[in-house]
Amino acid sequence: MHPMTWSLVAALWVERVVSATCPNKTASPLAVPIRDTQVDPSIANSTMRGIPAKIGTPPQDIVMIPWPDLNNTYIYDAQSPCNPNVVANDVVCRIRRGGEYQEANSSSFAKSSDLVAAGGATQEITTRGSEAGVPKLISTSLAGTEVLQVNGTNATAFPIGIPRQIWDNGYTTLHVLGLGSNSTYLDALVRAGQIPGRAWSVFWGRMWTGSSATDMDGSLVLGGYDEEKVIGRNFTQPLDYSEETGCWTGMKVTVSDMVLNFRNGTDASIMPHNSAVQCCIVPQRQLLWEAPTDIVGQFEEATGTVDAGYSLGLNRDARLINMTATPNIFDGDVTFVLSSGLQVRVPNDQFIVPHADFLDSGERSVNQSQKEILIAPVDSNPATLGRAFFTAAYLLVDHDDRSFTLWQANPTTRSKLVAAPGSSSGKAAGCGGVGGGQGDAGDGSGAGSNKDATIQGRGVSAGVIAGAAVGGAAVLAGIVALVFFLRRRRKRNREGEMAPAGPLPQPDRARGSAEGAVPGSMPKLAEMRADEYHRPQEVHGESLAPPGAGLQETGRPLTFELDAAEQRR
Ligand SMILES: *[C@@H]1O[C@H](CO)[C@@H](O)[C@H](O)[C@H]1NC(C)=O
Ligand SMILES: *[C@@H]1O[C@H](CO)[C@@H](O)[C@H](O)[C@H]1NC(C)=O
Ligand SMILES: *[C@@H]1O[C@H](CO)[C@@H](O)[C@H](O)[C@H]1NC(C)=O
Ligand SMILES: *[C@@H]1O[C@H](CO)[C@@H](O)[C@H](O)[C@H]1NC(C)=O
Ligand SMILES: *[C@@H]1O[C@H](CO)[C@@H](O)[C@H](O)[C@H]1NC(C)=O
Ligand SMILES: *[C@@H]1O[C@H](CO)[C@@H](O)[C@H](O)[C@H]1NC(C)=O
Ligand SMILES: *[C@@H]1O[C@H](CO)[C@@H](O)[C@H](O)[C@H]1NC(C)=O
Ligand SMILES: *[C@@H]1O[C@H](CO)[C@@H](O)[C@H](O)[C@H]1NC(C)=O
Ligand SMILES: *[C@@H]1O[C@H](CO)[C@@H](O)[C@H](O)[C@H]1NC(C)=O
Ligand SMILES: *[C@@H]1O[C@H](CO)[C@@H](O)[C@H](O)[C@H]1NC(C)=O
Ligand SMILES: CC(=O)N[C@H]1CO[C@H](CO)[C@@H](O)[C@@H]1O
Repeated sequence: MHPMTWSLVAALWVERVVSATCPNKTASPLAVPIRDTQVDPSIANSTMRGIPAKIGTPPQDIVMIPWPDLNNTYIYDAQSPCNPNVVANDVVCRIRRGGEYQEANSSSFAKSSDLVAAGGATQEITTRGSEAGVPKLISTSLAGTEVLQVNGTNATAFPIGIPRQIWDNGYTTLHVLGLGSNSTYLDALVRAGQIPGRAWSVFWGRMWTGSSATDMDGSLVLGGYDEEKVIGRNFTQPLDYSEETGCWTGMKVTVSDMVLNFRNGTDASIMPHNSAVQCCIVPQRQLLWEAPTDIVGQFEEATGTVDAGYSLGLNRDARLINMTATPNIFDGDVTFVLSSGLQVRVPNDQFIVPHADFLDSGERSVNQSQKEILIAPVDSNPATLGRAFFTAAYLLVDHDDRSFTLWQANPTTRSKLVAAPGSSSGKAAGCGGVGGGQGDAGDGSGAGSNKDATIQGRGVSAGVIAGAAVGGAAVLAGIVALVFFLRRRRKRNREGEMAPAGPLPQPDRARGSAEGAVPGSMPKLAEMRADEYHRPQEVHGESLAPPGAGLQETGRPLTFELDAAEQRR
């Protein structure tokens, strides 16, 4: 082999083995605002709250939402349907989607035969409780690669799926930024040396306060979290995606009490002892709490609320308050007491909010004199803590550490970003021994600030191009690393004991894949149904979805399920 070819191969090998899995520890986390964004410039008040982003060439504006239980990123075009039971017309569909991507108008869209061929993740989670269409998303979506820009970062040749079926429930309709355990987006940022690790965190901000002075943008942090936005000690738990937990985001917590904090200083618990509720944290859901029916009843009784059914607006399923029959609308806060010891006090104006909906024209209308409570009763569905919880709590998901962490939130616009513990602890897959030396390999591109640098998708050719493009520096670093590795291995072999026989010098990687491949934890695809509306009886304080779920309507078309959703009340 020609020496130059050899060194290129070596460099690519090192790129694959080292930088493909080892984060750039000197990179800083990135903050991305979550804010009210006008979706269509020609329609006043066509507002959705989410992450403003740009896709394609020339760039098209879209609004995205972080999605913890999807690995791939899904973008809607004009042919991605909305649930007609939820969304009035095509204009409202387009606005609630956060804009429609038009791939035909983008010179950078490259169609692939399917999402996996585009370099996408091969699996989405199929645990019951996630949105009904998730198991078929990968196989049914139109797929390709695109340029995706989120807050100045630029992911090129990035794999996207374009849904061709109604897969969600229509309430959380924005374009999906997939942040699951095998997130292609986090992967792309880590590979490009843009963020220090595969972690993200979220604070939803404050909305509906009726004043722009007290409303506040939220933020998504990629690669770490915002130290200014947390208070007190952290509460860390392992991420557990196993089917047995019944929690499809991997984040199950136990709410052991809910306390009403009346204005006069009196606190009153509304949950009897031994009635703890296991909840799945689902920050993309539109409410505060999807709670067992009897607890919603106790809340209404204790607060003197008469409801008028459920909302069909933007906060769909929230309890509408009968404004004439409820003389004193509850003006106190609520405190969630988790079994971990964390207490989260949600202020009144973040869960008793004005009714908001979209007019047929695509304008968001807010009726300040019709209030609704962001709590919904669930009978057979798992209880969830949704986005309004994160007006008062702060969430970090650290895939490198396989954990998630909750804090009480400090609602502030101040910001101090720090890397997540997983990226510095060396727990990141494959970063045991060899990782250290790759720090500056990427600098050959001459990119000034790290936000301007280009991020390559995970497509094989993309990685190769990236490896080649960084040029001399990478080749040099590759040779250095290879020589370093060979010398170290020779040295170990001389010493004669601990060196493993295999060619890969990566104990942590071996451990990582072993953990990922526990035979018992493999999902039984044929058995599963990620169907929110056909779930076995809920058990308070017990497993959310007991095994042996019984008969499942696996063969039924999705339209049936959506109708069932309408009928469940
Ligand atoms: C847009 O919303 C604001 C505040 O909700 C309201 O004052 C204004 O009248 C709305 N504009 C239109 C064109 O509806
Ligand atoms: C992501 O991909 C991994 C590996 O294929 C899979 O185990 C997991 O269930 C997927 N979903 C999430 C939310 O992590
Ligand atoms: C985008 O494409 C559509 C047809 O697919 C066309 O009607 C429209 O004018 C195009 N928009 C732009 C900005 O090129
Ligand atoms: C992002 O990448 C595309 C394709 O490489 C390029 O055309 C565009 O100028 C880049 N944008 C930024 C802001 O770097
Ligand atoms: C999921 O991620 C792990 C660790 O990054 C990687 O080893 C594995 O190949 C990925 N699996 C899929 C299906 O992409
Ligand atoms: C790692 O991050 C630092 C700081 O942002 C940046 O200067 C450097 O280019 C990055 N290295 C790689 C390999 O991307
Ligand atoms: C949580 O606190 C412990 C102990 O104070 C610390 O070791 C750990 O790094 C913290 N985790 C996070 C995510 O800050
Ligand atoms: C505070 O208000 C609540 C609800 O109206 C009432 O039950 C309680 O007795 C009051 N406490 C005091 C000390 O007045
Ligand atoms: C509200 O309550 C009043 C008095 O009880 C009742 O007449 C009215 O029908 C209720 N309105 C709704 C929308 O439920
Ligand atoms: C706002 O809500 C009040 C109370 O339910 C209702 O009477 C009024 O008609 C609503 N206004 C609009 C514009 O829908
Ligand atoms: C380039 C860009 O849009 N940067 C923005 C990223 O988000 C922060 C807020 O979280 C803004 O301050 C930056 O201007």
